[in-house]
Amino acid sequence: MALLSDAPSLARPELEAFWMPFTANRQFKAAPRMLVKAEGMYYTTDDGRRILDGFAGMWCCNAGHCRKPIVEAIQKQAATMDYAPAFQMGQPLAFELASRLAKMAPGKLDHVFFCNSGSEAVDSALKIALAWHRVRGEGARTRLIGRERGYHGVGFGGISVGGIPNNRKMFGTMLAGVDHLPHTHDLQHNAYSRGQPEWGAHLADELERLVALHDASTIAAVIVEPLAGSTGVLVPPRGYLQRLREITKKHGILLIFDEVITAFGRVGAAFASELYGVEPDMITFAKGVTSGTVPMGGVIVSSDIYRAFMSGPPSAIELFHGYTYSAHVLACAAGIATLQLYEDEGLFERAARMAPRLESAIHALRGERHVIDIRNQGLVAAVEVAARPGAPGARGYDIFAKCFDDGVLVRQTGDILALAPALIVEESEIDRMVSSLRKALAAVE
Ligand code: PXG
Repeated sequence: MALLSDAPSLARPELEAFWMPFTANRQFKAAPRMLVKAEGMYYTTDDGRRILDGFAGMWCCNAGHCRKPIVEAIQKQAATMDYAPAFQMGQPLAFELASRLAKMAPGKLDHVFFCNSGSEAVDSALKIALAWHRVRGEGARTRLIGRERGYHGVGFGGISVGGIPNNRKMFGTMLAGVDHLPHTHDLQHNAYSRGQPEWGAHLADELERLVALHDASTIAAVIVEPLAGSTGVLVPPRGYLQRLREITKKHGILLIFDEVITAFGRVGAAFASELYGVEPDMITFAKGVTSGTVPMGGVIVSSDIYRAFMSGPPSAIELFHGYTYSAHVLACAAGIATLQLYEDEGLFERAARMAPRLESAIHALRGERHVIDIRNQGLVAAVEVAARPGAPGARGYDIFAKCFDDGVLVRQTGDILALAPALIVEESEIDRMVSSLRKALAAVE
């Protein structure tokens, strides 16, 4: 308790105990932004202001907030069976949700491993990749290849293959045997691209260089976000993902698409793999699977991968991996109701229909003060502003704060402002988000 009384200058000492994630704790606690209610496209703050949610919570509430069918499914399940053990026991909703996801996923991706977050999904996928090579007798394939500016959550696996310096530098040596592809962000060639940039497919050929360096026989998997979300909406150059697929296939390396952000309609299709026409060996998902209501994540794997594990005696546990809350029954209930709602309301198609509106609205910010790039795909868009000399991220934060004061929640990463509204967004709401950004751009130094 000493620490609590050590902070007498706080306006709200009751906020002290919670160590907030990825947050400037002292700055926040001095001027808190507190949300207490959500409905559809809007949050309500503790002082009664309505905030238009331009970011679907945190890339997750794709069906909009507090949607009745999802809320009711969770309530009903909580009152029927709160929890069921996940190891050596089953509950029907887990099998139903897995079947639905397998049906929704592209091509041969037809088995689902459940966990509780994107970070766990990534760790699970990396472990499955290593174990898969081993059960096939290629146990020397232990290297993992990620990409600069990649975000794969905050587990040791995820930060190892991820490429965000601040998420890595404090945490020691991480996993051994990891290498990185270069990122594809290049304003000189690609500024103001609408959808996929024309330039940059050749950056995938860097994988050939890494293969030549390490030898294919040592490499287990390549993991990338098909569209990098967290590091500022980096849309894959035309042909880039196809190239990665060709090279990985040629060398027997697994390709993992981290679709934690891009799945469930965000890019105007069920998965980015579908939009870009490239089938990986595994897809990681989380967030939108329950529209953000109950934590859930997972890995969808190809039948080839699943089958390779199903080889020993039937009584043997095939994969020594899992979580207390794998396929938590409340998450499964929420997931089934969410996928049903996406289908009933045609929300993925709706996202594809609204995408051109977001594209034209956001690109109309070209020429505004500070703006150096604008990019978009589906219902994702980003505006990049020039950093203040010596203070990267400061201008971005001021814009984010101005928009919030104006009643619009946008996401700020460094000097990049992102929009990723729920798939139920109306045209007028897109316009309101963009006009709030326009005002903020004009107002900040
Ligand atoms: N992979 C990807 C591609 C992600 O975007 C994770 C894994 C980790 O998920 P969990 O559920 O462990 O957080 C993510 C998460 C942002 C932002 O503002 C992005 C994420 C999380 C929070 C904020 O860009 N992505």
